[in-house]
Order: sequence, then structure tokens, then C-alpha cells
Amino acid sequence: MGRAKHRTARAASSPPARRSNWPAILIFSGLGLVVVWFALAPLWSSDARDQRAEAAPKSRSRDDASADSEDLPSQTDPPPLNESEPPGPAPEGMTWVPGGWFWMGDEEFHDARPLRLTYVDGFWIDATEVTNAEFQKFVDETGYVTVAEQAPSPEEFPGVPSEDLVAGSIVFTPPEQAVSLNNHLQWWRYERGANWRQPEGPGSQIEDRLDHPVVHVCWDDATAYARWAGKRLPTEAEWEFAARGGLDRKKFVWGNELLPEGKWRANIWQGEFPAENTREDGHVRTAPVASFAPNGYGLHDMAGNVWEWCADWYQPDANQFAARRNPTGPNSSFDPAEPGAAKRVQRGGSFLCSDLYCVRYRMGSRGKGEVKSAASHIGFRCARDPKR
Ligand SMILES: [Ca+2]
Ligand SMILES: [Ca+2]
Repeated sequence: MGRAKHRTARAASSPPARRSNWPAILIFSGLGLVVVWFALAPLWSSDARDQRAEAAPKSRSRDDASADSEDLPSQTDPPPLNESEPPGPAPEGMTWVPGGWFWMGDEEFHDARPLRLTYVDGFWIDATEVTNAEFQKFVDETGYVTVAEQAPSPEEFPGVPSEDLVAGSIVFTPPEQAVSLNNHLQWWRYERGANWRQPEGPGSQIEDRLDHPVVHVCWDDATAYARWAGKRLPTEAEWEFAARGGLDRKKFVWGNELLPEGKWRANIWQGEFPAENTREDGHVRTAPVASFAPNGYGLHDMAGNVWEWCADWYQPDANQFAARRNPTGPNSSFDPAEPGAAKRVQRGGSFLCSDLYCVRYRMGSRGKGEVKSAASHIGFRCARDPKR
């Protein structure tokens, strides 16, 4: 499949392309402040952002939520899980998640409130994040070119000098010494030429990281891969149900204790972010997938390593208005911090999340990203419906 075809397919997609602002951003703000904002948004849990979100107008009616109130299970503490057996042999690399009722969300995060009884049907999901080797196979077979590899066209940006129409992506670059946490430009930069093949930009490569999660893939890239694989992105509810691994209302994938037996259970960040990484979990950046023990459903890295794209549009109040059964998220995107941006949900946190700075590796917390923006800490995994 040719490069031109993919360009056409993307152009036909309905959400506006936030990436279309890149050249102007790079020109007028030097380092791409707004792009970095998108890439960073999942990392932040600041009070200021919470307050903005709390103050945002509700975008949908509460009537949407009331119609299904009679459909709740009689048992809610804990709610009933399905006991369905796998509907057949597991597709390669996938694990059966039986579905059932669960309490979705986390009251400690403004956009994950309130806890909501939610039901999902059983589904298959990748046991690990999609790796560089898997993404390489997809690209080899299809000729797919990721968004980060393509320079914005002059037609999209009339008047922008051609030297500013450059392909690239957002790369985490730790400062040499401790810095204030209120200026993220100190550790993020727009790197010309950074993409999934060369995650830190020209001169870097992935040959020794083929079993690491692919990064610098935007939502459009992830969905293109999923279609090729005969899969789809998980809904946010499916993702969270899977991450919980059968545990009811626990903070972490493995339970409520951050360091059971003194051991790190996920690839996150230890030390004083962003200058010092003490590497107590063994990994400074991405880790090979499945470096840590699986959760109760046999799934690895549902906390940390890389953020994972979900199918749903992002809205901060999604949990208030979601359908009870098999919710697929709101019909459009709304982020009060960036009202014009088309954002999808990301989940699970990344190797940059710290128990001191960003705790979004907690199971019920949420992230978000503009659909054409990528970064060095964002990847994905796929789901698949059972054959019926
Ligand atoms: Ca780490
Ligand atoms: Ca992950």
C-alpha cells in the first residue's frame, strides 16, 4: 500500500488536524509550545488544570445517563465478573478478558470521577504493547508512513517557509540538573527527524530495541496498524477493565501498595524528575515489553512503560455520562485546556510517570492526546472482538 494512499485516507478523516499548527507554532514560539503541551498533557496533574476542567461547561446532558439506571447488577461490592471461557484459540499474542461489571474511574482525578458501575463484554486484547518488531512488519508489508515521518505540505500551510515544513516529533530530553517543574520546555523538545525508527532523532535507531514498545505513533498511526492486523483499539472501558485484572477498586494494577515487598512493579520513574533517574526499576526509558510481571488477566505493562491510545474521544466528564454497557465514549472531543484540539484518550502512564510528580499509572486515571501528535512515551496495544 503506497504512501499516497495513506495520505488520502488521513485527509478524509473528519477530526481537524492539530498537527496543522506545527509550522506556525515552530515559527512563532520557537520550540513548539502548544505541541509540547499536547504531548505533555497526560503527565500533568496540576491543580490549575484540574480547576480549569472543573470550571468547564458540561458538554452533554445528564439525561443521557439516567435511561439505563435500571440495568445495574444486584451485587455491587464487588460487582460480578463474567466467567466466560475463551471463545476459541487465542489469536497470536492476545489474551482473553472475560468482561463483566466493574467500578470504573478514580475519585482522586478530576476527569476520572465519579466511580461508575460499568459493564463490558468479553474481548481479546494484546498481552503487551505493540513492539517495534511488530510495527516494522506492518510497515514492511504496507509501506505505511507515520505522521511524524511526513513533512507538512505547503498546500496545508500557505506562506510558511519551506525550511520550516519539517517532519519530526516530541522527544523527552532530561536536563543536566534539577529544574523547576513549572516549565516543561526544559525537558521536552521538538526534534526534527524523530520518529518510530529513530526515537531520539537522526543518529538513533531501534535495532537493539525491537522488543520495546513502538513510540512516536499518533492515534491515526495506531488505528492504521490495528486495521492491518485485523484488530481495533480498545475502548477506554475495555482498557481499564483489562488493566484491573479482576481487582476491585484498587489503585494499581497489582493492588493498593506502591512497592509490594519493596519491588517496583512497572517501568515508571524513580528519582527527582526530570533531571535524576535512579533507575531503580532497571529502565531509564522504554523497557522491553513484558519486563514486569503480568496482571490478573496475563497482561503486561498496563501501568507505565508507554501511554496507550484508546478508541474513545476525550472529555473530562466522560465517566458522568457514559453508557452503562460497553461504553464507547463521547461523540466528540472536548478538553477545556485546549478546546479546539481533537483528542483521544490515552491510558496507563509511561516511563516518565513518577510517584512524586505524575501518578497517572494508576489504573483509573486518564490521559489524552491530539490525534496527529506523537511523542517518545506514547504507544498502543490492540483489541479484537470474539467471533460470534
Ligand atoms: Ca524506569
Ligand atoms: Ca503501558
